[in-house]
Amino acid sequence: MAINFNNCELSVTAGFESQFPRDRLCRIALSGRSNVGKSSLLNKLVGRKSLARVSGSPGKTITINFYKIDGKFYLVDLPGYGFAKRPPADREKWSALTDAYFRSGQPNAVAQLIDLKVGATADDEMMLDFLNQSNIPYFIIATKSDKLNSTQKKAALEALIENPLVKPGTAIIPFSALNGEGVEDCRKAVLAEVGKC
Ligand SMILES: Nc1nc2c(ncn2[C@@H]2O[C@H](COP(=O)(O)OP(=O)(O)OP(=O)(O)O)[C@@H](O)[C@H]2O)c(=O)[nH]1
Ligand SMILES: [Mg+2]
Repeated sequence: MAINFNNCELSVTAGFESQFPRDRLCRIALSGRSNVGKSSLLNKLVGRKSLARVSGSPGKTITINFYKIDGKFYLVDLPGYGFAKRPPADREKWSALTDAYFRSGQPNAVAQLIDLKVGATADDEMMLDFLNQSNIPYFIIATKSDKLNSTQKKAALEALIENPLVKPGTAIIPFSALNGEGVEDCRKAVLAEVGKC
């Protein structure tokens, strides 16, 4: 399937389930904690500098953004989790909206982003546990790989592979929005999931 990632539009910014698109196009969701680099990845995948807002401070509005790629599938920017410094109302909104997304029957696959330097946090492990329990197909994008040298990178990838919450055989792609490492592999992994829809 030939897909032009550059042909991308923000179709819907959904604050409520009623605003989710109703068509049956395949959805690949980007999941990860706030600040892990979801928007930066999205911009890199579609070759735009600032289609998705890259945040200096962790996202203030909790929405699910559906980006339609080449009219063929959606990349879904889920709201980031793990906001110790944010009000409880934010956590409730996050849970309600994310639950609605995963219960909607729409999710087809998830790209789970984990900061390669930080490693899997307790929140990441909860998310992985949820994906495993729900039998949602996922692969891992290990972000901000530019922050590590090659020895550190190898050790960090090893730690992810060995994490008991990472399903054996899960693809783990080191990625940097800064130097472009892994962008083609990420596109391929997305298309592999789209091909299974
Ligand atoms: N060094 C480095 N910094 C990055 C990379 N990707 C993102 N960042 C930085 O990390 C911060 C957060 O990036 P975002 O892309 O906004 O992260 P997000 O996951 O979309 O965050 P929320 O929308 O708040 O959940 C920004 O300051 C980015 O410039 C990367 O590959 N390398
Ligand atoms: Mg973002």
